[in-house]
Amino acid sequence: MENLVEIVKKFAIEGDIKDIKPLGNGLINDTYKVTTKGNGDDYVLQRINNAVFTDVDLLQSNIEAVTRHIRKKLEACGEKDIKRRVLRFIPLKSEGEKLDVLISENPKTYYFDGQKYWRVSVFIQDAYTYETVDPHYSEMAGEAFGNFEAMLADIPDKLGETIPDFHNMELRLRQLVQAARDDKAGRLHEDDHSESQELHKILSEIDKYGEEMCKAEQLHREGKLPKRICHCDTKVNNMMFDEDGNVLCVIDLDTVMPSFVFSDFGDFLRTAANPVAEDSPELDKVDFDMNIFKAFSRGYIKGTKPFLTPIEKENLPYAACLFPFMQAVRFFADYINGDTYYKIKYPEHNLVRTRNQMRLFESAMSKAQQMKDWIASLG
Ligand code: GN1
Ligand code: MG
Repeated sequence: MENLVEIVKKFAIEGDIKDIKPLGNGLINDTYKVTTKGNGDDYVLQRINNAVFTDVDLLQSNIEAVTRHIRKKLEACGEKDIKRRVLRFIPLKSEGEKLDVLISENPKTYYFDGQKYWRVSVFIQDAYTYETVDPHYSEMAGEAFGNFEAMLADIPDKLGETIPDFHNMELRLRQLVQAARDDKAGRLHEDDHSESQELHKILSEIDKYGEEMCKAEQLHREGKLPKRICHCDTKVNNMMFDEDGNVLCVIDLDTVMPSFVFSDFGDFLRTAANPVAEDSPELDKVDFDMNIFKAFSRGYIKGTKPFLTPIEKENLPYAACLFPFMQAVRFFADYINGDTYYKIKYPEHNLVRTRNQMRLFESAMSKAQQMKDWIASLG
C-alpha cells in the first residue's frame, strides 16, 4: 500500500489519498481504487501488464487519442455529463525542472517505476458494471458498442495494434499447434491417460472447425472485409451503466485497435449470451441464449447503421460462433503452455474455461441458422 501511494503521487491527481484497494476481476492487469479524502474525484490505479502489452507507449497513446476524440464528439453534441461518459487519464506531475514535460502538449499518462508500468484515471462515480445482462440491457449495450465504433470511424490519429493480430484466428490456431508441439508443461503426455485423452479430444474437435472459423482472414485477404477501430474486449463487464440503467461509457480500452467488427459483436455475446461465467464448471448450464442474441444484434445494427456493410452484417452469426471458439483456443493453448498468460486460481482453471467455451461454441453453432434468419429479418 505504501508503495502504491508513492506511485499515485507521481500523477497530477487532486486531493489527498485516503486508501487504495483492489478493484474488479480482469485477467490481465492489476486494478485498484484510490479513494481520496473529501468530496473530490476518486481514481483508478492500474498496473499495465507489459508482458502482454509490450509497447506501453503505443498503448497509452492509442487510449489518449480515443478518449480525446470521443470527448470532442460528446462536447460537440452538447453532452453535459462528460465526466461519466468517457474515461480521463491523469498526466504525470511535472516535477518543475523537467522542461520537456512542461512544454509538451501531451504529457505522459503512464509511469515506469523501473520494473512496472502504472497509470491513473478518474473513477466514474455512481456507475455500475454487471456480470450478466438481460435482453433489455443487451440491446442498449449493442447500440452503445455500435455507437462507440461509429464515433471512432473518423478518428484522425492512426492507431497501432497494441497486440499485433490480436483476434487473428489463423494466428491463434498456429499458437495452439505450437503449444501442443512443445507441450512445455507436459500436460498432453500426462501419465493420467484419461486427462491426456480428453486434451487430445479437444484438440481434434478444434481442428475440425479450424478452417471454417478462419473465414474472416479469408474475406479480408479477398478485399471484402475491412478493419475498423474496434474495442476488442467487449465483455459484458466492460460497459458502465448509471443508476437508472442507462449506458454511461465503455471502459478497458487497452485493446482498442484496428480489427474486424466481429470482435466487438462476438466477444460481447460470448459473455452475455452464456447464462454462466466463462469459467463455470457446470457445463450443462452453458447455453447460447437466443434472446440475448436477438436483443444485442438489434441494438448493434442500429448503432452501426452509418457504416456496416452487407458482408459484415450477414456474417454476424459467424462472429457469434467465432468468439467462444477463439477463446477456447486461447485458454487451451495457455493451459498446455503451463498457464503463463491468464491469471488462474487453481491448476485446472484454464482447462475448465476451455471446456466451458467449447460447449458455448457448440451451442452457438447449433443455432447458426436461427441467427441468420433473425439478422436477415432486421432489414
Ligand atoms: C482478457 O483482462 P481482461 O479480463 O479484460 C483478455 C481478453 C479475453 C479475456 C477472457 C489483452 O481480458 O482478450 O477475452 O481475458 N485480454 C487480453 O476473459 O488478452
Ligand atoms: Mg476488463
